[in-house]
Amino acid sequence: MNELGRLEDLPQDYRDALTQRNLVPLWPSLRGVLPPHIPTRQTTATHWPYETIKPLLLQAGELTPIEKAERRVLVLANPGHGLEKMQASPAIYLGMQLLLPGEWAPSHRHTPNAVRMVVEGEGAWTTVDGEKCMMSRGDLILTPTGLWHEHGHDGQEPVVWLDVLDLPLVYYMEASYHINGDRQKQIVGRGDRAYARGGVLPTPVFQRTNKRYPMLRYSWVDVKAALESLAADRPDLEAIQVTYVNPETGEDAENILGFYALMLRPGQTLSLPARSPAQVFHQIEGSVEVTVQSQVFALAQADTCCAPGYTAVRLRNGSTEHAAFVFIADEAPLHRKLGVYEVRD
Ligand code: GTQ
Repeated sequence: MNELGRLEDLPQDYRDALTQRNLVPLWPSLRGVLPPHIPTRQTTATHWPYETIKPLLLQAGELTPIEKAERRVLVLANPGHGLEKMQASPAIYLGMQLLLPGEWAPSHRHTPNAVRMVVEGEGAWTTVDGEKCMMSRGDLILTPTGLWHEHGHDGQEPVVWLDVLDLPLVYYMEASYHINGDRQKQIVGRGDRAYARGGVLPTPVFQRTNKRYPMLRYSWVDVKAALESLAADRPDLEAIQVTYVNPETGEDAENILGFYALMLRPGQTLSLPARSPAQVFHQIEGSVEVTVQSQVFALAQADTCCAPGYTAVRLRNGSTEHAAFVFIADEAPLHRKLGVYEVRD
C-alpha cells in the first residue's frame, strides 16, 4: 500500500493557513478514517459482574434519594470509549437501575429508545403510554422513542433492572432530548396477553389498533416457553433463538437496536460468526462462558458483557444438566437500515 503524506511533511505556514480557514488536509488522516478491511473499534470486550454492581447500587439507594436522581442508575461504561462517554458500544447504552419500595421515578419522554430487562425484585411497574406494565425477572418492557414512561414500586424489596438505550447514537446525532410530564392515568393494562401466542393476531372487526408499538411487555414466562418449545420441536436446530418483534408486522420491536433471547442446551457450545454490529449479552438464567477475542467471561446470572462488531463470539453452557438463557441486544436493525450490515465467515 502507498505511504501517504504526513501532516509534518507540510510547511508550517501552509498548515496554519489551512487551520485559520477551518480547512484540514484529508491524506494524513485518510487511512485512519478508512482503515483497510476492518474498522477501528473503540469498543472493548467488557464484563460487568452483577455481584460487583449490586452492593454499589444499593449504596446509591442510601446515598441519593430518588428525588435527587430521577433515575437511580449506575451506567455500565466501556473503558475503550472512555467511561465519561457512558456507552457500552457505538450505539448501545447500558444502565442498572434501582427502585426502592414506595419510590416513584417521574413521567418523562425522550427521543432515544429504551428497553428494560428486569433483573430482580417483584412489585415494580413501568407505565408506558398509559399502560401499566408489571415487572418480573426476565420481562422485557419497551419504552420506545417519544412514549411517556414512569416507574413505580408497590412491593417490599428493592427492584433492579437493566436499561438498554440507543442513547449514544441519538446523542451523537444531536437529536437527544427529554420532556417532563405529569403522572399518567393508567389504562386497562395486560396488553402483553393480547399477543401472547404466535400464529394468531387480534383482529378487531370494528376498529383497527394500528399502533406502532402494539406490544410493550414481553413476559419472561412466555419467552422462555417459546424457547423451550422451539428446542423440543427442533432438535436439529443449533441456535435456539427468538427475536423480540412487533407482533403485528414481524419487524424488530424497536427501530435502532435489536433484542433477542437465546437458549443454550445443557453442555452446548454455540459459535456466532463475526457480524458488523456490536452486541451485549445478559444472563437471564443459568451461566454461560463467553469468549470474545482473547477474553473469556464467565457470566453468572444477571451478569452483562459486550462484544465489539466484526468479532466472532463463542458461547458455552458449562452445565450439563441445565439449560442457560441469555438476553442479547445488538445494533443489527441500525446496520441493516444503514446498509452496512455484514456477516463474515
Ligand atoms: O428509566 O427513563 O438508564 O430516561 C437512562 C435514561 C433510564 C429511564 C436510563 C432514562 C431512563
